[in-house]
Amino acid sequence: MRRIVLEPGEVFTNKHLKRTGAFNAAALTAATSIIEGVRERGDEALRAYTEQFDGVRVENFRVSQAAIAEAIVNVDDKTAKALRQAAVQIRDFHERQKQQSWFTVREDGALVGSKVEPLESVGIYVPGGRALYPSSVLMNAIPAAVAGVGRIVCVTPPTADGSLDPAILEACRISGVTEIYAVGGAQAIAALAYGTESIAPVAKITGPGNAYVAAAKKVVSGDVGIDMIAGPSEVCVVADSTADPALVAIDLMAQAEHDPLAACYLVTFDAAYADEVERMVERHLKSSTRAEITAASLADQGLVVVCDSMPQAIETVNVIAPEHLELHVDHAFDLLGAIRNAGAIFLGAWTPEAVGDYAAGPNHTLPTGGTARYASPLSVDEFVKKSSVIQYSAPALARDADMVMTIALHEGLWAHAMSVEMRKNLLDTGNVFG
Ligand code: HSO
Ligand code: ZN
Repeated sequence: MRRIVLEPGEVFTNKHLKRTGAFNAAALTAATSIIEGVRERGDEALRAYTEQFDGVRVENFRVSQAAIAEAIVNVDDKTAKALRQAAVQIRDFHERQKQQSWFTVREDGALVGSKVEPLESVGIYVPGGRALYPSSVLMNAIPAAVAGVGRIVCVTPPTADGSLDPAILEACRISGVTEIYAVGGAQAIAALAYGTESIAPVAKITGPGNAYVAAAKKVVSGDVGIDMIAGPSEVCVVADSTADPALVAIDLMAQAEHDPLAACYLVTFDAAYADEVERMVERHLKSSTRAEITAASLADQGLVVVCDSMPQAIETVNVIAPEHLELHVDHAFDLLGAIRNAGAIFLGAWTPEAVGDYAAGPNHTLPTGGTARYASPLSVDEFVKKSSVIQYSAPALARDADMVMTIALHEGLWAHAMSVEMRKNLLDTGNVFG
């Protein structure tokens, strides 16, 4: 891991980070042309792109109930049970996020409020390959189901024989997905956004994906809603001398093993302690089943920041704005108030990120790449929208008439002003023309 030793009082800056950002011109160009193809030629284009990119000819993208039932018997009981148990805790957490519609009535009788309504349909992208995660199905589909979304569509690339991963299908079943299609890549995003003969369009698309999927989401955004654009996964571990270096090392590795581009940051207070963590990484690597990815990530993206004080460490965290933050320190909860930027905060020695990835309940779809400066975890809010509601009484109209007419006339909008004045006339004289 690269290492920086901060001087007392020195402020950590973004230039120490290797983040490349979400803009990828080549992927945007490729995704745009694929999207145009799907818009023009529908299912026929989907078949051609699937053949080209996934190496398989799929005639019928919709995965039938029979195929799902047949596949999920292959999920071992223990895995199926763990997924169901995780789903319960994820559902409980997200139930608490549900917002109520609200209305308030002013003294003059005007009613104003906000009506919460679930989206009618959403599409959830589930990646294949290295990032084939049933847990991500739960994390996207459960908040949608809790929000009350009626149509929850899952798209995921087919394997070489055209089939789908049984655990993914089981996770879809557990979390309330209503349609599944064996199609991936930018072409799947295009189908969800604009529809084809076999896939009806959705109102919003969520879920992680590779650079082409991310680019496709950007391109279709505006025609449909999208969630955040996820970059490589990140963890920042703040470790004081009370933290067991073996645990700190394995927690860094738990992020590094996702992807050679995953970024792990260790913020600590002593170079000798950092050395010990790195020795532990070497030792754990010998047993890792993903040693190659893990080692590549730590070597290329890993960074140790040795700080002089806890306030300096906390400010370093706030500059990094990590997706995941682990506070392996004494009295971790006491630091919470000072943390301004982090996607999810894991407190104390007993809270490895993995419990948040799978089971604790909060969503594991989190802002990456420093976007925790302004963004929040995926939540039920992403799957609802609000309508404002206004109902005036005659006294309320009389009270606000002058204010509205004054501003309308200032803006040169005659009919705006008259729409109020005519009602005012009606009140004053019984005649709209006064
Ligand atoms: N840490 C990942 C989520 C995940 N971990 C899925 C395991 N499976 C991204 O935040
Ligand atoms: Zn993870």
